[in-house]
Amino acid sequence: LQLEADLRRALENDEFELHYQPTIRLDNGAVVGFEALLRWRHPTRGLVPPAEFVSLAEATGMILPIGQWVLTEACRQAAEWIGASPDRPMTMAVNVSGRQFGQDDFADIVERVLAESGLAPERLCLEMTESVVMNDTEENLALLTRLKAIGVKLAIDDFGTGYSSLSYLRRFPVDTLKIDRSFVERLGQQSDDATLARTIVQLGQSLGMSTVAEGIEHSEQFLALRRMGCERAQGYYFSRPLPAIQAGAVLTGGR
Ligand code: G
Ligand code: G
Ligand code: MN
Ligand code: NA
Repeated sequence: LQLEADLRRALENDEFELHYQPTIRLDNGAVVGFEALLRWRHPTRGLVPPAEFVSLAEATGMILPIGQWVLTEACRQAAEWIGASPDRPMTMAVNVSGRQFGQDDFADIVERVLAESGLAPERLCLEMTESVVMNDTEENLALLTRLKAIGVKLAIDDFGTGYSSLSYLRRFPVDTLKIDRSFVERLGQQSDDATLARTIVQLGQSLGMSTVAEGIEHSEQFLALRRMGCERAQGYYFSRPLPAIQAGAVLTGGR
């Protein structure tokens, strides 16, 4: 497999692009941010989703330069949108892989990218999975603390699928829990098991963390999560991930 060389060439040839999925406030439906999602515009294979190359990029280490490109481009785009409407709430969420987070200079990279883009730190949210965040080492806690000192927001992605211990969760300076899609799927329609989604919303509330529900596809799920007090959501019910031009139009189009 030539994938490492392919990924390197893709980066050099500017074949990666970001799509942006809106994040909605559940109480009033306003778009309050986006999650940047990586795509590979391959010259012959068309638009390749991350599932087909992110784990290989991790294995080869190519996720480091690719991840840095993602961070740079997402911050540049967010700063551009905020420049056009500075008073609008707008947070840009970026997925960070374990390997990126494990880089010695990760916090320096974040600081430099923010400075170069002019994006205010609190407009950036770094999303990491539980296994990455909840690693109970002093280095890990020091890195999270440094990122908080820079001023960025931290979110735990796919929350509820890993093995977070509640006592760790309390120690870590996390702002947001993203409720995994599997718990949202169980709300309304055929099945109706709200227990886990409700538990995560309440956990967030008692720890002073906000909650974002992922993968909302039906109005029943939207209504159930709003009733539970979940603050924000993403999902096909509101919008699929959009190319930058369309995402910018969503932002300026009101709502
Ligand atoms: O966009 P899509 O639903 O196909 O994304 C599938 C998976 O790829 C998700 O788990 C998402 O977190 C991951 N992913 C998308 N963009 C990025 C990225 O820029 N960096 C990393 N590390 N993962 C990403
Ligand atoms: O792991 P992460 O949460 O970063 O993955 C986000 C992925 O979820 C993206 O690839 C995005 O395309 C996908 N996604 C977003 N909304 C929905 C949805 O409503 N339903 C489904 N099935 N997938 C979704
Ligand atoms: Mn994510
Ligand atoms: Na997720």
